[in-house]
Amino acid sequence: MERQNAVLSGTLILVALAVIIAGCVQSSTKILPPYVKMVDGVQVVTINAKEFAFTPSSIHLSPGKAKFIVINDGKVEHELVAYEASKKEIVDKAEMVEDEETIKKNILFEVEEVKAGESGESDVMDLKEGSYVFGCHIKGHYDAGMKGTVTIGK
Ligand SMILES: [Cu+2]
Repeated sequence: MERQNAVLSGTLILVALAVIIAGCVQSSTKILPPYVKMVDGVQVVTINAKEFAFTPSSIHLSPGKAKFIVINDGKVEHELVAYEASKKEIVDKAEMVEDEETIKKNILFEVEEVKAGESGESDVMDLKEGSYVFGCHIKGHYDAGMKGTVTIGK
């Protein structure tokens, strides 16, 4: 009888462990979309760029540390600039006159001038909840479709 109890409680512990492990695996895969990898607590987002689109173009992240990598699969240079939707006009004007100070003050982040076949990355930043847009600001590219959205929420 005692031995049976020992076997039974051993089995119960194993079942409990299996449930806990399954729960962990499931919750970590549920939170992360395919374009995000967690590296040392940083959400590393990989975006592919080509003429004339970003993939993915709709990005959802959790608040916290993040970094963006842009891979240029195209034949010409591309870049990625992200900012609040309401700031597009300010950023556009500043870019026309190459007013770097205004650009830096009004953008969320940028990955500058990535040559064809190469990749570039942003700094690691601490993102708060919010909605942003991004685009390639090389002449004509934004209007041709190189744009997208970044939503940071829980
Ligand atoms: Cu471009």
